[in-house]
Amino acid sequence: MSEEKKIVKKVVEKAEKAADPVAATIDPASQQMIRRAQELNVETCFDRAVKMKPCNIGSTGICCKNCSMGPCRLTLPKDYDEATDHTTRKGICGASANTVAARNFIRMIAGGAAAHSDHGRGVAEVFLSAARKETDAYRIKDTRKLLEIAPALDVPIQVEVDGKMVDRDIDEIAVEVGEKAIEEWGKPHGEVLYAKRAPKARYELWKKMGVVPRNIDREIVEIMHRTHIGVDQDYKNLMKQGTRAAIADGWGGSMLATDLQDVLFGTPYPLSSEANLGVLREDHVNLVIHGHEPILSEMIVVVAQRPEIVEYAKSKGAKGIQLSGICCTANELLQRHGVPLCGTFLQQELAIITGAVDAMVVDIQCIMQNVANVANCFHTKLITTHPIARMEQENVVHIEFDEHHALEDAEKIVRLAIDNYPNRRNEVMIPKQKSPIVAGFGVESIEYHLGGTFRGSYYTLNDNIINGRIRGIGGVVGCNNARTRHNEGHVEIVKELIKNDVIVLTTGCNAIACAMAGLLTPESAKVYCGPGLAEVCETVGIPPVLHVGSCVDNSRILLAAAEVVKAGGLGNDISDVPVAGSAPEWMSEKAISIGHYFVASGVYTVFGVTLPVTGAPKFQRYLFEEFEKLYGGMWDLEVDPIAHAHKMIAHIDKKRKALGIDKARERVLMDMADRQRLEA
Ligand code: SF4
Ligand code: MSK
Repeated sequence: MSEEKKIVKKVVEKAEKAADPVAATIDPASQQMIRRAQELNVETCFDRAVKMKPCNIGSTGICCKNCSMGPCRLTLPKDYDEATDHTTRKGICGASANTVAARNFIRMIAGGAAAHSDHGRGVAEVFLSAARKETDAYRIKDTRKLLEIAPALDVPIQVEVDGKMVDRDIDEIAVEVGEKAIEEWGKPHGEVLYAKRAPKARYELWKKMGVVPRNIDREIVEIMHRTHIGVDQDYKNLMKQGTRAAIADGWGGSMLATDLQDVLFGTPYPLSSEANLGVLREDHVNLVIHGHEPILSEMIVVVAQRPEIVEYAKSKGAKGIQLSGICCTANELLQRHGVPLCGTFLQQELAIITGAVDAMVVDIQCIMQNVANVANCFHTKLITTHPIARMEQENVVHIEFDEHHALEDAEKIVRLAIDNYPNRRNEVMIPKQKSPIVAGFGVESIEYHLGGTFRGSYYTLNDNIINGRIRGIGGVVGCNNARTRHNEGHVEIVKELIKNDVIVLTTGCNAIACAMAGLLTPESAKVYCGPGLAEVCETVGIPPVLHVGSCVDNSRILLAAAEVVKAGGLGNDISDVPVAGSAPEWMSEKAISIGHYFVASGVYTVFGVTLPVTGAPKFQRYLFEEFEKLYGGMWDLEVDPIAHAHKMIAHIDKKRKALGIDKARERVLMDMADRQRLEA
């Protein structure tokens, strides 16, 4: 080949292997940064997704590597026949495609439940040291919430003295709550106490099905045992354990993480902030916090506000310190302090490409190893902080965080960022895009806004669902995935839902995507909602999409659903309520665990992109159809965003019909039409 041809070939190959920014993301700020990265020859996940195609066997759930006789690839025959289910399709040990797919699926549940629950355990340990006053940095902040959760952990809040009930000492309650909470991970007897926070009918169904978790760790360990070669080889029995572990996550580890964080750092209430890469400030020290645990980042917020630290930043030539966040640490700090959102999971490399990030501090989960390589091309200091989450690259600084010297560790990190401000070596290019948002909703604030003080419950929300102004509730959550256009599924699905009067509760990266798209403001109701939902949002002054927190805070959606049941008029169980779940761009094992605890709680749940079950159609049918008969909730997969939203709406309508409230909705629509005619 001539030299010239070789050069042409190289250029073509390079172009083919680089992402097209517009095809990669709907967000103009991200498109600008992908372009800049390519100009600077810095590779990002968007380029890697173009270069490396997914394996068709693994992605459909039918590759087993649980022993060294494999990996066994149980390819789906082109002439797949439902009647025979091709039982000759086997691994070396004879494992069927259903067994392999079910084992893989529940191992994902185990991975996700372990991640959430280990996060929860970390919070519980800090909580207990705070309750025992072993640390100055943390204090019990929200005593009202402490008193609310104590009874659910069998901790009495009153004692009998001389025949009268008197309030117990709050410090004593806090210590006992901490001790009881920690026991939930490994107690030898009984069951996870929070399971009883589900509606009575749901708890009884779980009891009947034998899926009430015993303790959090045990259910995860048992998955690893059962999926070892030669143990559980019945996909239905495997899913039973997957269900028990998912409940241990949603109604156990995740719910405890949320509650204890609220008690330690304060229960979120609505506040305003901004979202997208445009929150970075050229003339400030930019410290980006990324990961999931708020334990360290809460301390960073405290330290960064100290006058002497701000003065120190000024002494280095900066006008101040700008904190912002990526992924769920961002959501945690947003909902309690209004710290702005810098971006979603897929924007972590792009934030550094602005050249403006002086330090990125990471804790656990969803941190791409490549952020270290990108940081190496800029002046950015990448700081790992958690003993279980380190990186091999030499440019990574590790400052191990310990709750016993939390403020000192946080100060070290903030000073490192400040010291690095004068070292910026690339031209700073911060996209201008940022959107105003209102975030910080939760079970309590929804009750306040949509319940009213008179009833003190979800009465008004239920009333609006019954009269049809609100058609139903959508829980739309989850990640970004480089295999699909960044944020497109998230935003299109949510817009379609609110257009059809479905109020949306959101967490995780979906919440950040909605924030960037301007859907988290009360004003967006007028622009995007159907008439019924718009009227409710305008009356009470809330956005049609309620940001309820981080990934572990999906437990808030479960509790909100339980409150809806409690308020009455919409059935006896979550499976009766017009509600549907969705993860349009999921990618993590945590998303599978979340999806499955939604399903096990009675919620129809649709995922986008792909699901690792499609290579085993019989197992898939079990999850997509038969599960509804068992638990009232089931899985579904829909890649097209509009069809995805309409599947959710169809389910919501099915539930409305079963409750006999479908007619009420028609009446409201006629009222609206009449009103429009009158106005015309
Ligand atoms: Fe193959 Fe069975 Fe080993 Fe899996 S457990 S890799 S199916 S032999
Ligand atoms: S951060 S788990 S990418 S939502 Fe919670 Fe986003 Fe998914 Fe991580």
